[in-house]
Amino acid sequence: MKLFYAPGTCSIGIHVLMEEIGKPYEAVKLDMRAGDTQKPPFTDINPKGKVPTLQRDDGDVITEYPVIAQYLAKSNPSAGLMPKDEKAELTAASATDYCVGRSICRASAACSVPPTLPPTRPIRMQ
Ligand SMILES: N[C@@H](CCC(=O)N[C@@H](CS)C(=O)NCC(=O)O)C(=O)O
Repeated sequence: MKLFYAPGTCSIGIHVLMEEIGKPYEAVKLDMRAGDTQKPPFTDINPKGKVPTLQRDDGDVITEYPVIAQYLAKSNPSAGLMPKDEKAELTAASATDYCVGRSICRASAACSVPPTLPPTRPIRMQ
């Protein structure tokens, strides 16, 4: 698998999960300040231009932090990333979503995005 990440962003959380799982993977570093997330070749893989992005060995691409986290937890049950109890699983999923949406991304945007970042470009989804 390939994990596309950028230092100083929320993608660090998925990086941690990959290390917890302990299977080999390729980490592809992007420089957000240099605009790597908003141009090819990365936008050919994730047209939304966001990290974390996970590309599976079969080529399928998974985006959105909570979805990647859920995929990793379900496909690696022995890593114990998610509680087995349904109520606890919902609590963990809620906490993950909250942290990504309200804290991590907001903080990293404030710290990392230069004020001169070009305007958002249109996204073409397939
Ligand atoms: N909803 C997305 C948010 C991901 C996101 O906003 N990532 C930021 C870093 S925390 C990013 O890739 N920014 C790059 C850019 O906007 O060019 C998710 O859950 O993965």
